[in-house]
Amino acid sequence: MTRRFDTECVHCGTHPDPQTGALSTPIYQTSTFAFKNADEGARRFKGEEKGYIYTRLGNPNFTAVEEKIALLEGGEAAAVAASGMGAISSVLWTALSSGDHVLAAKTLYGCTHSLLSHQFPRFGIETTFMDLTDLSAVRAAVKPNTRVIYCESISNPTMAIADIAGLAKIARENNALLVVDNTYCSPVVTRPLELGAHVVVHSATKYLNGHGDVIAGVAVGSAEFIGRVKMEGLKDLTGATLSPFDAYLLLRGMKTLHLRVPRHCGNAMKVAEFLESRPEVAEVRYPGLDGFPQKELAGRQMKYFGAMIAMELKGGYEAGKKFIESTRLWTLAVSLGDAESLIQHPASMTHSALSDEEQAAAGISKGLIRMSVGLEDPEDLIDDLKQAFAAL
Ligand code: LCS
Repeated sequence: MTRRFDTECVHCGTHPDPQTGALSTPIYQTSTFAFKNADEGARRFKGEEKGYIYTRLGNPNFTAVEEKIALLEGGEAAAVAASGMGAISSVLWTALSSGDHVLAAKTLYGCTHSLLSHQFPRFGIETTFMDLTDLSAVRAAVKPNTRVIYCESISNPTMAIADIAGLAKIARENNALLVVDNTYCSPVVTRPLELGAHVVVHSATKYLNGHGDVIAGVAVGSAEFIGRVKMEGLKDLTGATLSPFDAYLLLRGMKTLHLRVPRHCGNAMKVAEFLESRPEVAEVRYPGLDGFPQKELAGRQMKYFGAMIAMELKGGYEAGKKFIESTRLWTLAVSLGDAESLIQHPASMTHSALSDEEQAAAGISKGLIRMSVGLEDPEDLIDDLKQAFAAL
């Protein structure tokens, strides 16, 4: 019987414990697994027999999360990692070699940008950052050695939306992998693999876990590529192994993903409309607003409009600083996708690893404020913003 997305959020990956019947997956807080005999150990190492060996190579708590997220993203297989950066770097180290070229969106989460712009050149991997929304320019920028096209389904923090189907076509014509960071959307909002992407990565720290108490990452794709990410990227290159306890918390969080994300998005629409009505605001970027420049694309590839907002106040950075220090219910903190609403200043916080020139090229202005809309009553969120506006 085929089960629908919401049912899979609850059920997929969880099987009653064979020994005790425990419905919730027990925490396998172990570094190693005993073999019955030497032959069994040898067979497992050779990959001739299924079974656990050592937690860096796999653990039942990882398997449960991997089954669930692979199914929710529509991929054959998934790999969990110790952080979103652990998943991203494990995927990229697996896919790329010295001499390869990456085409990347000009705006990406600060540490991903830093990995590509500041770290990879040391190992002979070059990246061209560009406006991936212009598909003919992307086609022209592909080089014979382009192995990866990399984007975020919605760019952190500028809210540019990647045309995933269009980019996937270009990647496939050129024998490159399209890797999409789907952190801002979650599979409730956008499913990049269905649009033709090869690999999806997440900071599972955000909506997938949803409770602000775990740092984790995942990668989803074909069984063949994810097998390589596990055996090369995670095992040898990064060693970015998640802890079994954090995998347990992540699985627990994902059981309510289908309930939380639509509520986050509904709250965000109300907050965005309120911000748009305020005279102090120069610009609000939220895909659900009529004035959003990529509204048509958002309607095509997003089921909801997400719960992240970028905003610029007329008073620039000085007004923004005062504003983010004046909210009481909205917490001044980085991260996103938590139950609590968060507000921060990308230029001095999440994207501060970029130089002034890199920030300008990425479209991150000094006055940009980023808001992650949580699960509170939206009227309380708006009341708090009203009092912060009054303090300007
Ligand atoms: N990808 C995106 C789109 C992110 O926003 C982040 C973290 C990562 C990857 C990395 O994930 P992590 O290793 O932290 O699990 N984003 C953060 C942010 O915007 N504020 O604080 C962290």
